[in-house]
Amino acid sequence: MAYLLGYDIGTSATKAILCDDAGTILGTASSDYPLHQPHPGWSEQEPQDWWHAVVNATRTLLGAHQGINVTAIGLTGQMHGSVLLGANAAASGGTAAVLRRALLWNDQRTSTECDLIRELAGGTPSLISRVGNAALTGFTLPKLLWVRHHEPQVWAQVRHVLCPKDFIAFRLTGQLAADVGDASGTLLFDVDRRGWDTAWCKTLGLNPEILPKVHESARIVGTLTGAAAQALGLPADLPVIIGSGDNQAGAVGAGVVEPGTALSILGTSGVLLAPTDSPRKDLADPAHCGRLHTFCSASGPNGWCMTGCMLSAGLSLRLARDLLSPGAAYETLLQEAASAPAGCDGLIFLPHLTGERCPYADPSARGGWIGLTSRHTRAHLLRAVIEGITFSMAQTIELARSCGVTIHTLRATGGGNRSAFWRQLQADVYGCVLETTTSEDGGGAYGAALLAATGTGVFKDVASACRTCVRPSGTTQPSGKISPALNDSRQIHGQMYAKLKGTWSH
Ligand code: XUL
Repeated sequence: MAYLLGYDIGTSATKAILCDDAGTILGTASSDYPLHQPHPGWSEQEPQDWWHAVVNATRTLLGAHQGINVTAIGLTGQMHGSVLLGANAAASGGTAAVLRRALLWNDQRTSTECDLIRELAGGTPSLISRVGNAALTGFTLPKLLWVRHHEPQVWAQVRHVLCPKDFIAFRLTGQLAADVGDASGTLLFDVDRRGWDTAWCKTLGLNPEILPKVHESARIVGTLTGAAAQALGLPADLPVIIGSGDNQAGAVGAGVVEPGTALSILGTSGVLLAPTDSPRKDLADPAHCGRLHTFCSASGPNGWCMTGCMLSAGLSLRLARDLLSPGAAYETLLQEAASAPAGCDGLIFLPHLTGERCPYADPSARGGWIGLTSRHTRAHLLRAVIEGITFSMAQTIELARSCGVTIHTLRATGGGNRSAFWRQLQADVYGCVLETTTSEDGGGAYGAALLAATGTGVFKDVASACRTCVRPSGTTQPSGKISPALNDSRQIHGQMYAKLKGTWSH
């Protein structure tokens, strides 16, 4: 029997999962780290913190499962982050110094750099036709231009750029590598051809040699170095599979790899992901301002996915918890929210706490409760947060539908989707069936483990891995009844962004 380890380098923690080749999850462990926000809109992490978390989580997990011989490791993690490495990285066996903290997917400091990118590309439509995506602050390229402009002394030393999970691949194997999924979120990648756009790099004045070799997601990129093996307590010849971004790996973990069924992830961010069998750049039509992304998927060379990402889904609920009920379990908060009436007696919540990407691409957008009266209770405030997140996700789903994507079934994963109350609310508001799977606890790390199983030949391809391992565990049907109060809230929520837009930049 094969035993697979999957790592998910998340924004709040690294999660490690151990499963067998029948897809049974034997155990999980996680280890967290700080998020640095030195200025409003800035979001950074220390890459070496991720590595120490990988070591801690592995030792905890293997300590609880002694005697199991791990066969391979697969990787996933937060997309778009910029890890900058200096000279001699390739020869350092994975230990080369990191030049500064990584700027993360939800960092919003790069509006000016996005303007420059649009200008150099000759406008958004030609940028989209080139790299499949619009210039958005969360992506990797604007971060590189920001460092080049604001920290020239750091930029002068940069020899390699890696995304977060690729930095872990580097620490594990000493190899500089990326996968097509994470590469598509850099704005430097030709998503049709599945290769770096070196001509575009030259237009930008970037040396394409700073970019790592790119692979399909189920590829082995190396084996554990002696030092990594010793740190983790694993054998040195263990193969490491590059894996993919957390959303693409999450799709694998939920069995969403073919067009038809889409994925809703309610984690820190809220993500809609719909597999497509062509790059479908029409989905990122400028009429939609490129708010939907076109990424390569982890399912193999003929798979792409249309993705919409709202930045603060679980993050909004976490803020509400910290302000209103510090330390309370999310389950308790959701029960309390469910006790308030649908529509929250006119209370609306806008979830744009760290700016927004989808349904509105606006780094200056802000959140808030609107319509508060002295009659409202904490339960109203909590329910308004749940409804506000759901309405924003519904807008993203409508955007995808308006681009011709049929969404009748959504696989629902991430912490938020553990709540039956929230799943029912989503089924009603989205007007589609929500399915959970037996692998719900695994998320992206489980997908990374399935990619490791595929990469080491346990399965002939990713779709077969999903067919064998991922099973539906429950279905939530739309009730067909949306209360007039909920409908009113949805309408008002949909109008609020446009009404307040002009005030945020002040
Ligand atoms: C996707 C995105 C987020 C991060 C968070 O484009 O930015 O979902 O990957 O983990």
